[in-house]
Amino acid sequence: MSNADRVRVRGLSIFRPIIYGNTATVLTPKEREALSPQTKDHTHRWTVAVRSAASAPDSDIVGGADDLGYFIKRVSFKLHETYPNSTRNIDKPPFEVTETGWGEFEVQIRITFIPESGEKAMILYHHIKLHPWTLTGEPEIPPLEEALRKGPVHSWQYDEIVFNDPYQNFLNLLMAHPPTLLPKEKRYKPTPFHIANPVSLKEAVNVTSEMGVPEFTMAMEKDEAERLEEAKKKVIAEQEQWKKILIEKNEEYQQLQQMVEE
Ligand code: SLL
Repeated sequence: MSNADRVRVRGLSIFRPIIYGNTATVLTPKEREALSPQTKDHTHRWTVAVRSAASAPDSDIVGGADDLGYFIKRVSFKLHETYPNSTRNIDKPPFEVTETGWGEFEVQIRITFIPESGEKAMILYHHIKLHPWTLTGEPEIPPLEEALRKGPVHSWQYDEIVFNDPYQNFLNLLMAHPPTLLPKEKRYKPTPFHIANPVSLKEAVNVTSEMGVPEFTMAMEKDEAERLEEAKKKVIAEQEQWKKILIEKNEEYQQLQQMVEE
């Protein structure tokens, strides 16, 4: 590294869009028969991953259009302790772990950047989701046929890794790898709004393979803004209504009081 490379570019921020999360599918009776004695109680196969946010065209993989290996050195997935070698270090893309299991649990995801970045590792948490979303938010384990019919469960979170005051050489490297932009709209079959970390579980409940593979889009951001705007209008309208009722009741009270006095 030359001295010039070791200079931080002050006041500048640059980010890379990522997603992290999991997909899960229920094992068919045949797949369950093939499990080893140690894993014979397992019911699902899942993949936990860190990927670029944009999906490749025509891909049935959520995200992952760009290879993140140019700035990520290692992704370390710390699984539940019931798993043998529960910390899994992945040193090249795809940064993911596929396992079978029977239970949902929280994974610690530690992202280490290349040394030239001078950045500290970043830690994320993700709850491995195996069972379909429900309206109540309470976990419900559907019967096997229903789970098979519904198809893979998806739980993904969009995030942006922000580098503030990056080193000049690291900045150059990042700029040499511009991220694939998110498409404006979902390109294939429609998927309800918030597949990741749903704000509204009503929206997420329908996320099954019948709906196609989820894809993050710019439209989601727009939808969310509109949704907030709608909610605000509703609250204001409700406030107005209560105000009106309050005024009416007050008038009634005045009248009654007057009657009493007379
Ligand atoms: C639960 N708190 O009770 C969670 C724990 C553990 C998940 C889930 C398999 C590990 C193995 C597995 O699915 N562990 O291979 O024995 O739901």
